[in-house]
Amino acid sequence: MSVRHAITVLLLAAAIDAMGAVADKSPDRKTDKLPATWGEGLAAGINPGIAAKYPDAAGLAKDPDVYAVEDFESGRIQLPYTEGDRWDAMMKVTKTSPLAGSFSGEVTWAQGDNGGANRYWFPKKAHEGAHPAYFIRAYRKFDHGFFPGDVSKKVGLKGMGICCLAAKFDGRGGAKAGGACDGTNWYTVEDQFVGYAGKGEGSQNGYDWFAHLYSYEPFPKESLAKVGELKINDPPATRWSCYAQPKRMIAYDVWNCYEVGLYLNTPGTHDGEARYWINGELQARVTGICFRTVAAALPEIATLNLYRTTEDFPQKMTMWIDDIVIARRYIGPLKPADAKAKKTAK
Ligand SMILES: [Ca+2]
Repeated sequence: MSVRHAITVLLLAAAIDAMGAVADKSPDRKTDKLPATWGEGLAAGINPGIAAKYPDAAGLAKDPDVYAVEDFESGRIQLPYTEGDRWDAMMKVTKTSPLAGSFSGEVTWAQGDNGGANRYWFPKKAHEGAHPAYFIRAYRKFDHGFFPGDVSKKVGLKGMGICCLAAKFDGRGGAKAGGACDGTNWYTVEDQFVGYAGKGEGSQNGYDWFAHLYSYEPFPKESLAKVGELKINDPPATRWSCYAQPKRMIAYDVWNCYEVGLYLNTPGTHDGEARYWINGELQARVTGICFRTVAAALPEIATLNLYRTTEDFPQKMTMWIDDIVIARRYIGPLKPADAKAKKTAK
């Protein structure tokens, strides 16, 4: 990182701090003020978050706003999760392509493989306060196997996100599926990856391969995209997708930083949000969301999905994942250590 870039990052961080302070003193705020941290990550361009305070992520895991970090540097998966042994079964910890350090997670789908999902359960303290928010950030890299060759074939892969399950609050056992997405039950905010024939900017070999945010929530027609283009799926009428404008195509064999945020609403009030960043740049922001009408419907898990949404393909696909962080406020991209060294030398 250049000195100028480092200074820009610091100025941005200061500006965001100032923005939060102003929001706190807003005269039109009534009894129910939103936390200053909700103002983070909304600037144009790259938004530094709490990760910017920890060069090379050293010490990030101990930040009071961070719940869990998985960088695979122990040589194995340490992030606590449920869903049987799917991560253990699917994900290898390898040295083939680390983002930082020596190790990353590596998942390969052979023909016929579908995949699985894993759930990290938020600690109870995650739900404290009037307006809790929930974040998961991870770097991923997709190999050329995600290009099907025949551009008429679609490729789909579920991503990661934050979910309320079917009103299961009784511990860390198996979660039951089912129930209606009606404000008293389950809802989700996640990203996913899709590919199909296209010639948009950044498309590769006549193929568009990109990520977007989607959500199952009870009242999508009353939600509003402040950033991105909202498309309500009908049916089901309780799901929307929000696409960046323009869509940002994903280059193969390159690490990118993805982050999903869920801002919990007051029960019965349309004051929740969902946001999505790629490399610190806001891609989607949906406001006016009423995820829940009852206090008990809390986002309990961060989910890390590894399953395809499309038919089998003859080609092998490999994805790498690294530097997963789960936190209560916007995390942002990794900060390289050299930025601190230059700042100190200044
Ligand atoms: Ca690593």
